[in-house]
Amino acid sequence: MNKRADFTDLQESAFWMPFTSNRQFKKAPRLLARAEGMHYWTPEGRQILDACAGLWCVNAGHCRPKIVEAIQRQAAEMDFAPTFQMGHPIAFEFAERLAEIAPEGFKRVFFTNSGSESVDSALKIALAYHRARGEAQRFRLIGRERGYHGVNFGGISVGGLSHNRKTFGPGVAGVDHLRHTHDITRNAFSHGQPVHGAELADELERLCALHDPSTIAAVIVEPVSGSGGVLVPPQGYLQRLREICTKHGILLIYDEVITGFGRLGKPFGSQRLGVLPDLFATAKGMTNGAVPMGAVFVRESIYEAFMQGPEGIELFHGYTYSGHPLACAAGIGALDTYEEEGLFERAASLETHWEQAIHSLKGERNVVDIRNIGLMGAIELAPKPGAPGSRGYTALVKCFEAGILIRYTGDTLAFSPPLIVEKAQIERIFDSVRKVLQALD
Ligand code: PXG
Repeated sequence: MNKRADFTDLQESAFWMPFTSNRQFKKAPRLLARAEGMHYWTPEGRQILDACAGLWCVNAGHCRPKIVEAIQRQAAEMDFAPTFQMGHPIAFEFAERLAEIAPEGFKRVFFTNSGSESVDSALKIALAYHRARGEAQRFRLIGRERGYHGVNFGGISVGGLSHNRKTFGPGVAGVDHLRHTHDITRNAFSHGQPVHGAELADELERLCALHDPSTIAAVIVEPVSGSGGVLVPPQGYLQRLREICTKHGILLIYDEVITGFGRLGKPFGSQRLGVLPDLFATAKGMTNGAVPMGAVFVRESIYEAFMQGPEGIELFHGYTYSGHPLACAAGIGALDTYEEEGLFERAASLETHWEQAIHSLKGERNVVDIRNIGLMGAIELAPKPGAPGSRGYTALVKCFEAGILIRYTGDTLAFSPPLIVEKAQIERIFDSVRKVLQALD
């Protein structure tokens, strides 16, 4: 371990931690110092079973040799090269590899460095696409309540988290929201896609009538919303959303930052759920979390719309690190690992076991809902009167003490293990969570 810093007292640490209660954390730190496969180790050497793939990103497990070696090789060979008016082979190679696993017709890939950047890039591509086709009056963007699309201004504008709206103001102009689909009065303890709620997609018709559909550029949703608490789309909901978008010439954008790269048992969530968008945002599992990277995949017709007219820069957008060589190397290593080990298929084959294991917690104290799809799941707890979120946070702390890393949002516990998880480890995750819930006040 690094001897330059003293990790026993972090109270005055320079690190302003993201999405963290800095004061709580620095009083009682939870440090991770090493990782391999399904596990982390704390600096003291305590083993922690990773039940959330880091932050929904380490889909092949930690420190996988192909990925490690690819990054090491690339760092020594070429550290950085620009992709503005220049190119390097590995970026073209990785884009090709990604297109191979994308749904039919999605053969063009725009590189970013994170999920937030992928979302903002997708929104900008949608606006620029309509302009390129002579429909510049389509400026509105429609998101959904409880949606999470990262932290940049586009993403928080279409996102549906009231915290963001309260703290950071109105955001991008011309945004409206669909209602969320979470309804435990009708759908509690659904296995997979809930039965009720397809009609909530008709909300889009209401927004079309209100704003006039010719002003709407795009609708963005997570196929399964992750940070919002694993909200699985009701049966028929995405189909209906797709139909309405198509009818009115509105682009449908999926945010597949969590659902991409095998989480739902297929390369992408759209392939599992059987409803295709027009473009989709990805990140996280794209490099197995090893180097930050994201991408927007677009339909050929969208790319083609930009390739008309006089030659010149077609899309006035990009990042210094778009297609970064280290990230591409990590990504190729990740795709090789996913493919060689059949990890997407493995996720699909474990789904029933996963579903039974998580639903076995029905009836435990304070549990008001359990939901699952692919290798994702959530356990929703009733909030403690007067202290919403405290049960979620306490469960995270207690699970960590019990050697399990989970995520929580409000009073919902979220689970998304690496796709290499063994059945015995699934049992261990939920046995530990059960004990934590039994002791939770
Ligand atoms: N879209 C979705 C659907 C996400 O889940 C982002 C965009 C943003 O990605 P970046 O790479 O910019 O963070 C995300 C990120 C959690 C949690 O615990 C989820 C995310 C990030 C941090 C925590 O639910 N998702």
